[in-house]
Amino acid sequence: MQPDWIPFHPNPSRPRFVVPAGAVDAHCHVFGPGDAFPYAPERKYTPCDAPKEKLWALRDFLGFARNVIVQATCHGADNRALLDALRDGRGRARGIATITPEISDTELKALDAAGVRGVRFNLLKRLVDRQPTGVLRGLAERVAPLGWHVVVYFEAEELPGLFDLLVSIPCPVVVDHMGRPDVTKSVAGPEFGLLRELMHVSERVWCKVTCPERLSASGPDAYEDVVPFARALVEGFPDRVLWGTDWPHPNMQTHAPDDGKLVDFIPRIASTPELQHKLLVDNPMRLYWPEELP
Ligand code: 0GY
Repeated sequence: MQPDWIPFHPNPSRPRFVVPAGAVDAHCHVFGPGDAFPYAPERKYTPCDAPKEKLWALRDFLGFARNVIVQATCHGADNRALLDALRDGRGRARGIATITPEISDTELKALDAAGVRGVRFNLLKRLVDRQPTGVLRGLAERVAPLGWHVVVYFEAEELPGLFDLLVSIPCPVVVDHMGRPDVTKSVAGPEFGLLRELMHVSERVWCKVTCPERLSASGPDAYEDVVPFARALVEGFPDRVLWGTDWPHPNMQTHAPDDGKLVDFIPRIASTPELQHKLLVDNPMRLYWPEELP
């Protein structure tokens, strides 16, 4: 790992909040291990290894039943570590892959059979060399017939330029980390207002109310300044929000978040058992395990 890397918390606290049975951690990653699944040559960072066994141990410790593993940029479009984890997850993990336009329909079907249910558009300049809009639209059109969705990661200031693309994508679109709002601005201001408008305009757009540890200026463990933003989405769009740990928390600059405290953040943003059940069970099950729904 690179010298300034902050590894994931070695000993998270046991959460006081008991998640509902069947809860899904809908945003997490596996890294390597690098000697089995080498990091991509074009990567912008070199993390600590964060293998599947550690993810399963965290899942069980925090009380979750399932994971959605999102391909991280340090593995580029080489989805082998993800696929290895999905195999080992035996139906309790689904995946979001990174693909390029060269992928064949046969390869797409193989990803689907392995448990991949979406493609990730990571648009952060510090993480990737960005694909042109036409390429992104083409990829979305390729995966939509499989019943997949698009997971998109962008900075809030990029949303005006992405708005039309996101509305026009012919499948569900899941926005990572609330579209990375600047939480020192007003929750009622135009920046966050645009994300809410996007979700009003298109019923296909979902949002992950994740990463207080990344967005907060007030800091751990309360992450107080993030609460109104997450609550606005959970209460405004209760059927289109997801929650995840973001373990192993790549590129943290200040601290390794305590995953137990992140779980204790949930009742502060989803204040009733009904909202919590939608956020942690009903919504991710509809998107990732619809075949198991009654
Ligand atoms: C996250 C956030 C980050 C990294 C990645 O794929 C990635 O490398 O998503 C980040 O650095 O903000 O969701 O894990």
